[in-house]
Parts: sequence; structure tokens; C-alpha cells
Amino acid sequence: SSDIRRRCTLIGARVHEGTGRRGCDMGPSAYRAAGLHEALRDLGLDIRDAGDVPVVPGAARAHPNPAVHDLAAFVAWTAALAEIAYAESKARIPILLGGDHSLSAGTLSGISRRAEREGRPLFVLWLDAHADFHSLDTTTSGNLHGVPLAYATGRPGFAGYLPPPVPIPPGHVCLMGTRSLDPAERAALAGTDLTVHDMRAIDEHGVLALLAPFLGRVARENGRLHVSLDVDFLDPSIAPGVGTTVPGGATFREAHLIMEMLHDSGLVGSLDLVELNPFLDERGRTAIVMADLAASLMGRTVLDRPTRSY
Ligand code: HAR
Ligand code: MN
Ligand code: MN
Ligand code: MN
Repeated sequence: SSDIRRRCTLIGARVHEGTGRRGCDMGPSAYRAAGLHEALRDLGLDIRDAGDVPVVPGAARAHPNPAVHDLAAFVAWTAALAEIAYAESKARIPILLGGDHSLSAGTLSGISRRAEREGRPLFVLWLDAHADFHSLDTTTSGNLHGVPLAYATGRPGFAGYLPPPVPIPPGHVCLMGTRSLDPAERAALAGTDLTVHDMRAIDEHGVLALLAPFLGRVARENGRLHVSLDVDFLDPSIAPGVGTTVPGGATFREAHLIMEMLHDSGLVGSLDLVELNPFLDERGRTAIVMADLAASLMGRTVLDRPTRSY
């Protein structure tokens, strides 16, 4: 088919160095075991499986902030994933199978370069309990899964360590599900026009009323939309397989409606599935729920409805 939305590439990114605990490197295998590939194939999509990206961190890199760890791995993953995301996004939807959220520094670099080349604005929907808006200077945990959005939006503090990305305007980014921010992130966000729909906003207004205006804007501006889905966006009761559970997350129905709206919009050009930790999962249920959500975004429908335009 000539429709880019019917073609996707699965890219395994076994990065775990961005967290404080092991296990995320098993994520790509867990998605395969959960039947993600078959589910997408059953939708009639043209699937390419790029396998797992081989990344070997170079020599250790020091940073003035002593908390920062595994910076060499972060740099290597970012460079490698930026390349593959750029290449694959030319004619297909890259789906990154994480791996911790530091991988999005790479995806977003590659996709923002692609969007610039296409002359289209890039928009980002960040579904996460966290904002991941630390710089290398402000992180106190030193876990670099807490920095990718700051890097991709061109926040200072990365120069000399990572290649400068084509910065994504903060006003093009929409966070949903936010319920855990560190003080430095809160302060940094306050100085931007990034949209933050925290869990309270979801409780008060529902996901439809919050997401529809954002999708409308992406459509009007002929934008390309990147979706980053962190497992901890979901409530731990349905998604326990993650290292950073935060109570009070999205229900399956809220998450599923978001996936249906994204599918109907036809705007999604790339997707990250991040933070799945199979070592902490219960009999694969988190891998299965994430695979199910991804399939719904890519086109699983219960009833055929006329395509909605936002
Ligand atoms: N803000 C905290 C930190 O920087 C927690 C970051 C957790 N991030 C993820 N991905 N799990 O969203 O350490
Ligand atoms: Mn995250
Ligand atoms: Mn998170
Ligand atoms: Mn703009």
C-alpha cells in the first residue's frame, strides 16, 4: 500500500542504562512474546522487523554533576537511534520497543530531523507520569530516562555531550498523565509554553476534551505527530511491570480511548513504547496491555466508524 500509515518498522532498543534498575533490556523480547508482531500483522499492516539495534557504549564520560551515570551509553544510544529513526521514518512508521525512556532522545532527534526535511512541524504527545524534563545539570537521581524531553526541546545543558538536535518547540509538546515532577522540572516547565494535562485535568475533563484540541491543531498545521507511551502513564494496577510506578494513573479505558482517537486522526508518524520492565511484570500482563494499546493505535477497531477529523 502507498499509505505510510499502513507500513511500520519495529525497532528493538534494549537500553536499560537510563534507569536505576535492571530489566528494561528485556522489553523487546517481552513484546515479541506478547504477540505484538502478530497483532499488527493481523491488522493487515506491512511490517518490517529491524531486530534489536546493536549499541556499544564508548569509553566512560564524566560530567560535573556527580549524580549522572552511564552518560556514554546515553550518547551512543541517542546517536544510533537518531539514525535509524530518521531513515525508517521516510516511508514508514517507526515503532521503538524499549528499553527505558532515555531512548526517546534518539527517536526525537531522528524524527525532528525528518520533519525539518519534510518542511512539516513536529508535534509530540508525551503519555507519562513524569515530564522527563531534567537537564544533565539538574537531575538529582542521575537516571537519564529523566532527561529526553529537555534534550529534544533544546533546553541548555547538553552541549559538548550530545549532538545538538533540531529543537522541537516546547509549544508543540503535550504532556498527559503527569503526576510526578521534581522541583527543578516544575521550575523549568513554568518558563515554557509546553502543555501539561496532569491527572487532575484528566479527572476533571476526561481525555477526549483534552486531546481533541491538540490533534486539531496538529491537523490544521499539517504536522507530523510523535507519540511516546511510558508504561507508568497507566495505573500500576493494570501495568505493574515498570520500575517507577506512581499511583493514580490512567485506566485502561482512558488509555484505549486515546489510542482510538490517535488512530482515527491519521496523524501519528512514529511511536515509542518505553519503560516496560519484564523482570518486574506479573505473568506478562504489562507487556500484553502495552501491545494491545499499540495495536489499537495502529488500527484495531471493534466497529467501523467513519474517520473523524480533528
Ligand atoms: N524525575 C525523576 C528522575 O529524574 C523520575 C524520572 C522517572 N522517569 C521515568 N520515565 N521513569 O518517565 O529521577
Ligand atoms: Mn518517561
Ligand atoms: Mn515515567
Ligand atoms: Mn508552530
